[in-house]
Amino acid sequence: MVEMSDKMIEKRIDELIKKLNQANYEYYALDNPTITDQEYDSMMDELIKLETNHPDLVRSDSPTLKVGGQVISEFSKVTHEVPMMSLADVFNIDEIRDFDARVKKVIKNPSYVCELKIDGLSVSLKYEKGKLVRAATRGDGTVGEDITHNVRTIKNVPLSLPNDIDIEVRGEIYMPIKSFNDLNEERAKNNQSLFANPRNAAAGSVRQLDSKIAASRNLSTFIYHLPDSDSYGIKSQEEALELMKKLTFTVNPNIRVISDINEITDYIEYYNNHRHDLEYDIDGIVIKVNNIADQRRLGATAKVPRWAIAYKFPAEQVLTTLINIEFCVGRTGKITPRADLAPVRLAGSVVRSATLNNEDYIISKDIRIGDTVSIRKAGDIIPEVVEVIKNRRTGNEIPFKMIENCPICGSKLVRKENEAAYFCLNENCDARKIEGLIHFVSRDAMFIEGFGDAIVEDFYNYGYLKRIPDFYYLKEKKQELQELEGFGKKSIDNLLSAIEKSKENSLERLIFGLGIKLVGKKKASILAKYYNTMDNLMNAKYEDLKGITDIGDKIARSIVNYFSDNKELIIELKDIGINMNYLGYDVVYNELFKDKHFVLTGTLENMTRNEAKKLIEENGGDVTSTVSSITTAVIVGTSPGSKYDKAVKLGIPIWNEEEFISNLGGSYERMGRI
Ligand code: 3BD
Repeated sequence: MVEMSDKMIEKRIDELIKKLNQANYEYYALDNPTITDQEYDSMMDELIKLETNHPDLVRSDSPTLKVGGQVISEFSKVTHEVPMMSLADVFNIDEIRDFDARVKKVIKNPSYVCELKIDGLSVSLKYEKGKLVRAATRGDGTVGEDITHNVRTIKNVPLSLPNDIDIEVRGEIYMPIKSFNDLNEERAKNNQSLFANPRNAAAGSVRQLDSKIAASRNLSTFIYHLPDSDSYGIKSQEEALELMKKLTFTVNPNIRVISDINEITDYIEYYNNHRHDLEYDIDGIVIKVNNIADQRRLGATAKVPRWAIAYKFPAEQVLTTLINIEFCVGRTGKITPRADLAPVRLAGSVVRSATLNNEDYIISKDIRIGDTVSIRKAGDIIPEVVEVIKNRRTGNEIPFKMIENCPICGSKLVRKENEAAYFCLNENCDARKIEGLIHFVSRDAMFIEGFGDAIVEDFYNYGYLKRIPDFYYLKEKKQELQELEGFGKKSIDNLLSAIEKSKENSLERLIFGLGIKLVGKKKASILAKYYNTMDNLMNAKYEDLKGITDIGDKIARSIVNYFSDNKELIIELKDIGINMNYLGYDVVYNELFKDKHFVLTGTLENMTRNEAKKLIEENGGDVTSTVSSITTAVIVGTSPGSKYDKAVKLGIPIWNEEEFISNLGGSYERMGRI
């Protein structure tokens, strides 16, 4: 083969970058691809190879940066040259008319640009000689944070512009609703906490130190502001949007220019009714005086421009029928009433149920079965009933009556003094037992990966799981489990190895997992640290327990009671081989590890696998068994297994032992003490 000269390589790299960036633009910004995926992939492969062989030729606008990989150790501060302003919020048309009147005192015939208010987080993008050099969050408007490494991975953010200009533009980073739903689905599967809405998910994604995570999150942008329009001869917001479009930024297509404020009602009404047809969340609209000279004449107050205003949509509410009131039984026996609703679309998803909190809540709102109710989504994912539409009543509604017996086991419910909730006190209630088993495997307890709520419930109903120790006997039923519908060899193998792995957990996880009344995650930690071993805790006297900071009378009593009733269980768990010792370290949060997920493969020279796991946990991370898109890094020793190949395939960062130790920043050296 003929060797390419450096010049030729540089030229080829330049060619590939241009073609790939153009293809990205056509695909992500214009939604109009002109080359096939195969053509794209083959050019990308070629570029990756050239860059791997010539690291000095990797350019800042290379599309290979879009897949992420850059990890930073902290966010640096960025001072915005032109501060990023806020917007005054209004909530009704009258206030918009007031705004128009104020504008008209200064400007004769203003024209306005109406834009959708994207529900994301604002970003400033700075380009020098046409290359993206810095992306920053808004922060407090004056000082934000440098998030360049993550923003580079956003598909429709151009890394290089068609002209070699210096320019700053501003816009919104958001997560499309579909990406948000997929992400939460994946997180639910992995037993991870869910994001409440796409905005939080987008914000969480750009706040990652590791750009691989941001790259995997499918973020997008709309650009809407050019701070220094004069320098580019731009006379209006309309022209600014045009220019930014030409520069290959993605500008939201749904803008409207109006010359009469009365036209605003149409626009608002249209998008209030059609907001859920969009692929992204909006929380209102923004109205801006179009002409830049007019904007300047109007000026700004200390915080907000006088030439723009945000109209916020009211929190969406819909009417539906309350078909039935059901009762859920929690692990502690607590009964929570829940409304079964006729399915309706609300804020972008189909809602079938709403929380009713407790008996008092239902009675105070006089909620009846058959009622038409208005529901809305509170900050949370779970909707709530706002009010009953009483004039829709037909007379056939059934007044609410609190149940007296547990819906699952039938035992008499008890409402304790000063408590709103009723409890099922039957320790053998199936619902309570299932919830208790779900709790045992949950993330903050034994963290047995792969055990979703539904699997625990199924296994319980099939009779494989009745009590906590049964998790550890499942391996004896391996063959049978593999034949269950919807499982198969691989998923059962993974499940069983996650169960085995959990035996090595530190004591606080087990204490929390047991579900001792009033002993939450924090108290479990305090107890594990104080007593060091399960035996010590189990034999602790009431007076001794009560002497511990943060352990009060009720908790101490609950602990003593629990262990006097459950001695055999603890002995059984010990015989199974579950670790009963506190592993003796405090979590010292290290940003490279905190809330991150690692996979170990191969043999490490300087430590055992358990020590590596301990170190990762000590630094705030966790160790999981399978490589997936949420894996932060795979730590590789000698003779690594297939996890290594999978990491390469998924583009997950790979740390060798040396990098791992260096990232541990001192805790490896301190290992002797643990
Ligand atoms: C959007 C300011 C001005 C340039 C100030 C007029 C307040 C968030 O789609 N225009 C938009 C959107 C937001 C905007 C401006 N145009 N400011 C705009 C905006 N189409 N979301 N925002 N922001 C952006 C904010 N963010 C956090 C805390 C306080 N304020």
